[in-house]
Amino acid sequence: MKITGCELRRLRLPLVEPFRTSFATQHARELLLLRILTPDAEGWGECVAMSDPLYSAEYSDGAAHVIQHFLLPRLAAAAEVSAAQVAPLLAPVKDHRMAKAAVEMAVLDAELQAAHMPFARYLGAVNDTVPAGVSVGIMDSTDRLLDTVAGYLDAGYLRIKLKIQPGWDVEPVRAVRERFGDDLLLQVDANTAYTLADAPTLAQLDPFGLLLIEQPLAEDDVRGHAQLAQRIRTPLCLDESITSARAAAHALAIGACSIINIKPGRVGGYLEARRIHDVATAMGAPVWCGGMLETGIGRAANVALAALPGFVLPGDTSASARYYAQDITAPFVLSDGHLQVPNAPGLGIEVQPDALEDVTLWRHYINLQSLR
Ligand code: SMG
Ligand code: MG
Repeated sequence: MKITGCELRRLRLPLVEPFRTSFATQHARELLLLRILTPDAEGWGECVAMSDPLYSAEYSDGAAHVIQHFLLPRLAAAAEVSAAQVAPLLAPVKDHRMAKAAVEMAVLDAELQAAHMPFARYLGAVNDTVPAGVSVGIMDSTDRLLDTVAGYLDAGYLRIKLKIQPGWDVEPVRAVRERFGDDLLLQVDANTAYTLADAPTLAQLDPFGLLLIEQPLAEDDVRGHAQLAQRIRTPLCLDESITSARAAAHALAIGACSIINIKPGRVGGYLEARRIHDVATAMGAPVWCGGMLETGIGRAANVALAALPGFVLPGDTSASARYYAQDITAPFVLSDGHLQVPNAPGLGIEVQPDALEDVTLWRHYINLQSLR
């Protein structure tokens, strides 16, 4: 495929309610979208970086800069580009995996539309629907937390993930377990808020039968997670630390985790995400699909990925209404606790122009010829 142009667009979508984690409180989702133009088809890419570098080092405006000045020129220099060639072409640029993932995603969408191939089929998906979990933020009170969880369970969510941090961990977990019973699929996510010295506190979560504890320690403390795993019974799952298939193989091999949260943006794209799925599955480790408060574009791709056979745990792939009153595509809705996997060519979604304009902060068109 020959890429002729690329439109970058910064969006701001208000959230239906604030989302508090151990690192920030978000009231709106700010993100970068990319639209790639080719003679045969257009492709959408969503960059999952946040407005501020608090979840990881990347942030939206930085991603826009690196895409325009370092990634697109490398694609422009190649006469023809296939989706599988994007990562190798961009490999000389260090890191910036979320930016690279967005570019690869847009090329994938365009290429698969031109080939009339749905993304799920391309990836090797085996399911038509995927079970939906929901990630529940830190709240001001346990009562509010219980009301919020009750609302999500009424809506049909099949698994609850509680965001935790020191001081908001054992008691909220106890309260949710007592109120909703032992059958509730329940897990927690610390977003790196603890140290190995907190092992005794984290061990206090053992009696509550959690599916997993996600990323309790620092991103670069893989060995620390392996040590922690020896001191607690709850399975460890890594998110931030898993930046590639190699990192996944290493973490599993040394016992730093037994489950992996796969987020394509964090690992440089959907093709690397699929390799992580393959490595983990070969090593007998369950995986599940994480979330970065995606619009319908990123959600469509995540849901396709989550339909691969190794995704045996419900993901943070919630319905659009959990985040946005108005999405930029037709909303993903829960049906019996599941989301439908798109089956139209490419990502299988249509962006709604008016909804998109309503949430656009700025846009910038780049002619790839001008970069040659
Ligand atoms: O998309 O439902 C979602 C968010 C899921 O908790 C979620 N994501 O560490 O897994 C994670 C967080 C990262 C984003 S928090 C603002
Ligand atoms: Mg996480």
